Amino acid sequence: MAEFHGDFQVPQGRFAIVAGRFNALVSEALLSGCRDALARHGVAESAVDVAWAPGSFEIPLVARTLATTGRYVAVICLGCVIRGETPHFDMVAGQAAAGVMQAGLATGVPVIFGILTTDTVEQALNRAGLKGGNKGADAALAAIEMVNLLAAISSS
Ligand code: INI
Repeated sequence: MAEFHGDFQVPQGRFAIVAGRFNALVSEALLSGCRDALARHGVAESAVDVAWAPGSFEIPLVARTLATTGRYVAVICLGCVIRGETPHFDMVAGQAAAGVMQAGLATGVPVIFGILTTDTVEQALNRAGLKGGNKGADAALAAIEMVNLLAAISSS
């Protein structure tokens, strides 16, 4: 019987981050947490590229384009959709989530969902490092874990 785990050793290869400019204050905080977590796990700053999409709705296409280049071991998506600010919250949030999932399935590259969906700006900021946690950092860890998990499965 095999049991596979992804550990948090720094993997070989480059990481891409896609950030949404909409609600940029939150995205910047997520990006900062993400970069910090990657660096503290041993990923060189020079091994991380960042692309800015207009909003969360556009993130999946950018993520898929980055993943398709073959240059990255993982693509991390960061953004923020706030219910109070848009009547089409459900569409933007739902399509962003579905598109991020699809980018990973279509390319075989781990594409990580670090897009916050909240009711208020305050909730978003709290999850972007204003209080305890930073979902950008969580996304960085999920990326490292997924790269190592897929490598463990492939090499078995
Ligand atoms: N994009 C977001 O990332 N967050 C939001 O809260 C948001 N709101 O509120 O509308 C948002 N809209 C822009 C959308 O992602 C696209 O950029 C736009 O519709 C153009 O396609």
